[in-house]
Amino acid sequence: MDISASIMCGRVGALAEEGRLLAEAGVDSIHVDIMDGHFVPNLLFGPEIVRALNDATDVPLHAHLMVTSPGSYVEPCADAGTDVFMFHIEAEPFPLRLMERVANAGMTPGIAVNPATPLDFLRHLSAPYVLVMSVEPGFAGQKWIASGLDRIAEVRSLVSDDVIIGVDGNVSPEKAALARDAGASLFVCGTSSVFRPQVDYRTTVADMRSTLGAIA
Ligand code: S6P
Ligand code: MG
Repeated sequence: MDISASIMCGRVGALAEEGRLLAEAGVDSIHVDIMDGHFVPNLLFGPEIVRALNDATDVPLHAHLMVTSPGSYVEPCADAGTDVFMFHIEAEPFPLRLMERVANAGMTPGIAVNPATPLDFLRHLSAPYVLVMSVEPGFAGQKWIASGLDRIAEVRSLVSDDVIIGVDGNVSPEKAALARDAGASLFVCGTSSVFRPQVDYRTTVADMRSTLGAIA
């Protein structure tokens, strides 16, 4: 089980400190949303934020590239200390080549997929991570799309057992448990779980872990 805290939901003015607190609270990874204002209508973060988190913590760092040209970010993200580089299938006409570049740069490739994108492409490539979006990407605090669990189950039926399926968007502890039953094992945690007003991360991360029945 990978409890992956979405750092965009933390205090943007104190990201390194937020990274340290999340690490102390026992998250398994930190999810860094990178948005270019073109692929999604929001502009946020970049490889230098990954570098700041890498300097501040030892937690694995996942970059979620919501950009029209993910290939431009491979070397900057690798250099900044990214562990898993997740790009959108909708943004990349040559995903096989890009996955190879990502791996050659020392990162693990992942493919993110929007809620309305057919999943058939998974018959034609094998990525170590598949990130199923359960909201349209771009913003935190959105509502879970109805087909989310079916889509996770469909991905599970299309990929081999060793592929890690993640889910991103409105992942509450209850939704995470259902997503786990459908085949997911990586949970991107934002305002619906780990980042709750006035509750410390140790409590929210422990809640998530106990709802998932996972041992720290
Ligand atoms: C936005 C981004 C996500 C959000 C996350 C927020 O599309 O890719 O990673 O940060 O979904 O979580 P929540 O619980 O506020 O939806
Ligand atoms: Mg994300």
